[in-house]
Amino acid sequence: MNPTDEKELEKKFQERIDKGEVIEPKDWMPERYRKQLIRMMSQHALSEIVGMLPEGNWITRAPSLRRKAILLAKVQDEAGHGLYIYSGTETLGISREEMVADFFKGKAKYSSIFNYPTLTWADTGSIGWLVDGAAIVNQTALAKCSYGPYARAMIRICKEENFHHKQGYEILAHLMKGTPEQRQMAQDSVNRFWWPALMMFGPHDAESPHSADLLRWKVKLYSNDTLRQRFIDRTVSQAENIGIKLPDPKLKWNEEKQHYDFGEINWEEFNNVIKGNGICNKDRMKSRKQAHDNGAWVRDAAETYAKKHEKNAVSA
Ligand code: FAQ
Repeated sequence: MNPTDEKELEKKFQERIDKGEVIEPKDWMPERYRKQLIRMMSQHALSEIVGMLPEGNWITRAPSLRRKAILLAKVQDEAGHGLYIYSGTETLGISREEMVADFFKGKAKYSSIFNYPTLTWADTGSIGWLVDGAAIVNQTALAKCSYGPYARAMIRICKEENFHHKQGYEILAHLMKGTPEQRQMAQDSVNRFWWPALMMFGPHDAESPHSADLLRWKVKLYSNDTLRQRFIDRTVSQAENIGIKLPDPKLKWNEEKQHYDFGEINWEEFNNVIKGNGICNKDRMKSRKQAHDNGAWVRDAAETYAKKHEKNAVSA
């Protein structure tokens, strides 16, 4: 394409974005917009899939049939989220097979939070309350993002995440009414998950290489730091209500700013985890690979069925 035409198309594209129009798969879009969306959406889809592992670890050990049924439903929901987002990403011209292959080649990222282990039952509570809680803050904004298939997937996902958030909070609230050992288990779990949950929002705005483009294109509606602050502001009173102490001595209401001040995140730990050196990175890869290989016969059967069905349809 002639560079002048391309500039003109980019200008018109930005005008559509500025007017709040939704971009659909067949619309013209700059190559960088398409690539950024593939990067972000495929990371998001993969996070949902890998995110099944920490809680999946507790399905067989849930303390009652009721808890087991709820956890099973939650983990299945996460699989569904992964599939919607993978389908949404496919509208940008990449196949799910390619995205999955990128993960096994070590090229695809997923959220840092899923590289932390779930050591006790209370961790399923912390994941629901803090991890789903953080995901909701981020995803409620994404439900209004400029790319139609992504925004629409987020609407249903957010509804389900709200249930996840409540079930996690209820697990911790219940433990906090229990024995001193149960209260200690809940507190210890929040001590371990609080800071990694804050890392889910990504680096500080000034350190975030992708934010400028994503904000200009309204893929992101708010910056990493704005969403992190929003999450903290809404979570402090929830912790107080059930007697949990958030593990940050600097956490304090700032009357002037009308926000909570908080301590600095350990960015060295964050960078280490996203480079693949977190506690569970290798284990997560191994478990996903095993599940993928074990599912090969299902993919083969589905493909054979689809081909047969297609052949019959042609000859009918
Ligand atoms: N972990 O320039 P930025 C869930 C990377 S879903 C790992 O700020 P961006 C549901 C980033 O990719 C959770 N990597 O990047 C659930 C980039 O690396 P790259 C997932 C991170 O895209 C609950 C580099 O750092 N949600 O939890 C992280 O503008 C319970 C520079 O960063 C989403 O994916 C991180 N935390 O902003 C499931 C939401 N942060 O690609 C099961 C959609 C940053 O250049 C159980 N994604 N990086 O190699 C987003 O909103 C954004 O992509 C951010 C990062 C905010 C995550």
